[in-house]
Amino acid sequence: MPTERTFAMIKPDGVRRGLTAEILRRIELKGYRTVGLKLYQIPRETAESHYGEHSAKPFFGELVDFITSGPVVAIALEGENAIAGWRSMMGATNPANAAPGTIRGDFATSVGENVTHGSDSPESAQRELALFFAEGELLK
Ligand code: DAT
Ligand code: MG
Repeated sequence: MPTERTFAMIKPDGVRRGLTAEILRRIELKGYRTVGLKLYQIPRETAESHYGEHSAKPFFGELVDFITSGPVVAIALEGENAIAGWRSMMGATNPANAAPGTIRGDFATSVGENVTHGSDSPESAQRELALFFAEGELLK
């Protein structure tokens, strides 16, 4: 399996609800290396670019409002199969379908506020890491 880097994020609801330590704990226990980490208030333009694939969806405005509603924790993860692996730790987008034991399954009840983000492909991982981190902010 390939060693990959992926972009993970604790969304504003996760930070507000005090879930940061629990989520970082799960990442550490899983064994992914954290190669970038910061508390970050996302500028609106960055949020619109990050969620660009959803710009035509009816929930786009709400999504951007929500993701900019408070600080997030931006995380760069590295490990074998980290892209799919982190998405599997998060669980399904809609918490109603997320299995117990996953982050969304354990902590979220609403599709709009589902606690974490994870890149869905190598291309989006590369794009999102570059959007959220300057080169010098990531460990070599
Ligand atoms: P994911 O975050 O699992 O990659 P996605 O890329 O399809 O899911 O959607 C991005 C975010 O947009 C998702 O985490 C929550 C929000 N969202 C998706 N579908 C939605 C819907 N039907 N109503 C409201 N928000 C939605
Ligand atoms: Mg997505």
